[in-house]
Amino acid sequence: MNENFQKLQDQYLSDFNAYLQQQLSKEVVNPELQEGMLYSLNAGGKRLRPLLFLATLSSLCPRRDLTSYFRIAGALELVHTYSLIHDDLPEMDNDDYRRGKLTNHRQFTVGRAVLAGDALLTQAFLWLTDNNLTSAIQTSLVKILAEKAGAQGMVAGQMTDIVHTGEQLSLVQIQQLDRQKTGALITAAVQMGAVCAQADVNIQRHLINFAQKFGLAFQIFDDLLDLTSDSQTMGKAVGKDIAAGKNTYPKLLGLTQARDQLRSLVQAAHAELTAIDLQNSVLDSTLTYFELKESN
Ligand code: GRG
Repeated sequence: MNENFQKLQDQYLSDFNAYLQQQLSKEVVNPELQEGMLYSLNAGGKRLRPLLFLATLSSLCPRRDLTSYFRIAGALELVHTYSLIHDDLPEMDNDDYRRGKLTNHRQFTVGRAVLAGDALLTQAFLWLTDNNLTSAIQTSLVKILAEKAGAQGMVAGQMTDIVHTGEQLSLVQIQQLDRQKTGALITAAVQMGAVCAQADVNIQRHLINFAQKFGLAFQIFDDLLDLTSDSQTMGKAVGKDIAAGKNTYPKLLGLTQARDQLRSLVQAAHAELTAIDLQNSVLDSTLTYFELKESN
C-alpha cells in the first residue's frame, strides 16, 4: 500500500484544523454565527476535499509549502460544511444526527442553521480572494468553486435528488446526479490544486478525469458503507439511505456489481495519473481510501 496519504494527514491535519478554528474565531465576530459555524466544522469531518487539494498540489509541486495554502483548502471545507448543514434541514433530508452528533438545526434552530450555512458559503469566497496568491489565480479559483458548488454543480445535484427521492432512477440518471451532488466539489478540489500549481492543460485534463472517477467511486463507497455496520460508527443506522427511498448504487446494481464498479473506477482513476507520470504520487495514494475499507 502507498502510505503517502496517511503521511499527508499525519503531517497537516491537526495544523489545518487549528487554522480553521483560529481563523473563524478571529474573523466571525457575531457569537451565535461563530458558534454555529464552528459546531459543524469541528464535528469530526474527514477533511477529504482539502486533503485532495493539498495532495494534488503536493504531487505537482513537491517542494511547495502546503501550509501557505490552508486558506484555499479551508474554503473547500467551508463549502462542504455548509452543504451538509443545509442537507440535514427538515425540508431536505430531515436528519437529527450527523457524524454521531446532533445536526446543526437540532443543536440550535432551523433559522440559525440556515444562517450558519450561508455564512460558511460566503466566507469561503472571501478566503479565495483574501490571500497571497496572484489575482489571476484567485479569479480561476473563484470561477471553479462557483461553477462546481453552485447551479452547474452541487446545488443542481441536490435539487435533482430531492425532486426524485422515492422514484426509481436509471443508472445514467444516478450517475449524472452524483457527478453534480458529490463529484463536483471533489473535482473542484483537484482542479484548484492544479491551478495553484499552474499545471498545463493536458495535465489538468487528466486530473479532472481522475477527480470525476474518484467522485463516483466515493459515492458508491458511501452507498456501500450505508449497508455495513461501519455506518453506525458515523452515527447512521444501517440501510438508512435505502430505507429513505434514496437512489443508491447497491439498490440498483446489487452488492457485487456495485463493488465491481468501485474497483474498476479506482483502477481507471489510477490510470489517469499514470498517463501524466503521477503514479505513486501523494494524489495516487488517496485511492487507498477505498482499498482500506472495501472489504467491510
Ligand atoms: C444542500 C446545496 C446542498 C448540497 C448538499 C453534499 C450534499 C449536497 C449532500 C450530502 C448528502 C450525502 C450524504 C451525500 C453522500 C456523499 C457525501 C457527500 C458524503 C459526505 O461527505 P464526507 O464523507 O463527509 O466527506 P465528512 O463527514 O467526512 O465531512
